[in-house]
Amino acid sequence: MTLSTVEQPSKIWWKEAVVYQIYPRSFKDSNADGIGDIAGIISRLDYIADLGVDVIWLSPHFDSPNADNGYDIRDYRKVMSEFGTMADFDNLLREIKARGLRLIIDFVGNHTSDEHDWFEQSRRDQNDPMRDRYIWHPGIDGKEPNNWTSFFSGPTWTKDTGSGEYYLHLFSHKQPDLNWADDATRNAIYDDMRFWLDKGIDGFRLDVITMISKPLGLEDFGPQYDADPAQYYAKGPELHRYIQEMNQQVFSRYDIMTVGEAFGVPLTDTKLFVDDRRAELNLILNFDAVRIDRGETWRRKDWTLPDLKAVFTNMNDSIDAHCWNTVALSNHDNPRLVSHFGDDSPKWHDLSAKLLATLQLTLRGTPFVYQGDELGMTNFLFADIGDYRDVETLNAWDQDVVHGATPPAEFLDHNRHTARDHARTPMQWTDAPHGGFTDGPTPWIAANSNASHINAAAATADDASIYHFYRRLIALRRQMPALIYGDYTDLCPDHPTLFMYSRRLDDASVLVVLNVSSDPLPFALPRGFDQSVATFGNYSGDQCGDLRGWEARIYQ
Ligand code: TEU
Ligand code: CA
Repeated sequence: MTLSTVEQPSKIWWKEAVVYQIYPRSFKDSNADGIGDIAGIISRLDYIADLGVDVIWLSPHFDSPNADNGYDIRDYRKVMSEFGTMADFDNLLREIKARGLRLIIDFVGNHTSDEHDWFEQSRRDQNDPMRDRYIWHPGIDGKEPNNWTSFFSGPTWTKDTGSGEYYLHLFSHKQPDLNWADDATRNAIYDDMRFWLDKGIDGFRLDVITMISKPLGLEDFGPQYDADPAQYYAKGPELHRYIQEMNQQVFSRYDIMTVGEAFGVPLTDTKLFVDDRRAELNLILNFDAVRIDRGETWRRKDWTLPDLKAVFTNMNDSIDAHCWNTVALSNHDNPRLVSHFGDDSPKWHDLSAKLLATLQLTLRGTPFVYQGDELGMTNFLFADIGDYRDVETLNAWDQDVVHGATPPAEFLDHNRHTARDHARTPMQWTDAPHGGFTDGPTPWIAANSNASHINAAAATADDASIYHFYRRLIALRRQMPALIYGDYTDLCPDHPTLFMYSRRLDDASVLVVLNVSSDPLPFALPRGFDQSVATFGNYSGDQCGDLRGWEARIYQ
């Protein structure tokens, strides 16, 4: 009887890639209007390529009134005028390919802008041919049809006075949900997807993809979902049928990477979306790690390192050789990595940012680096609600403070840690005004004053910078298949501050040792690694003996 060898995952480019997310509004402004644009991105492609990443994920670039900074699409086949023209997009794609990189774009198919032609027709009257493109309801006794609450505060229903019915919007009232139960709607979306794929893009990040099938009968959700209705919205009965149809009609005809935003989906459901035998998606982005400190809506809650380590073990255990994971600890919807999981005080900022880079790039799964992580950009000290721009925060303030019982100081204190705008302050290029993001007088959102010393010009010129640490780590990852295809074992899951795990592939084994605290930590190599040597770390000089504050080491 032959020993059944453990089935190995197939090797493919999106499993080996490092993804870099760009939020175009905040990346680089080329025409001094204070808003990032495509020409600005093109001017910084060498900076991105030099980092060694492989794929760029571009947050929505489509025509939009920007009620939710582009996540409210008005025309799927037009470039947002603030960002430039279709020629600019075609130029961006060409320049990305010329550098050997790939581009995935952010497709928002759960909803459109209320200014989309489809919605303007749909709301004309109840018998319009476009009526079924969205989700309308007469209401019950003159009230909203159910108890669903919007992610952006208030009910998910708005009464359209013109046609006399309510329409569904899980997000802003300016983001009406598309009716995926309607065949014509799905086919129209598939046509819009093909329009971009035929230009040669390399895939999609699929926004809110887990909520496109609405719970049957639009029933109320039970009290168990009060704190997190997302888990209810993500249980639509037709979800996997729609995604399998999308794959069959669109994805399967191209050599692309598809990554679904799996908001509201438990880790245990990962296989349902990414098992290659189900022909749905390649990857999903799970939020258990990045939202580990999130209470209800904007509130933060305490967490421990063992809690975070358990997420990564559960994530690893939730898949088999037919699946793949992602490692995403930051994005445009969450606070800055070093402020969120590290220590952004002057003493520990550099070391903890490098420790987090080590974590991001040695865990098992395709890593997603968010613009500015590589510089150690930090949260912004929002002094007042007037500093915020995000519809999610502004609506919550209006609901919970202006019309609610939350004291302003409490709201501002929690949002100083959880708000999405932390990730949306302008990318810091130089120590010039506004961090060199714009030559104009007023960026659309204030730049962080610490651009004086945290900026790309300083970082690229300093070989000891976080930027070059990322660059060396990405290169190391490429040279060590065990860091890509190796297994994952947490060697001390209960330790309060030590995060230590192994990555093994064939006869290669790598040990990652992270002191996730500012306190020194006695350390001895675990059994099986006592002959190993530290070959990479965030402290200069020799790396042996006890661990210093925020010390990261990679042993081989
Ligand atoms: O996010 C989905 C989503 O639900 C999160 O915005 C969540 O509400 C937030 O992180 C809670 O703090 C996607 C996009 O990433 C986000 O930018 C959009 O606002 C949203 O969908 C609607 O398109
Ligand atoms: Ca601009």
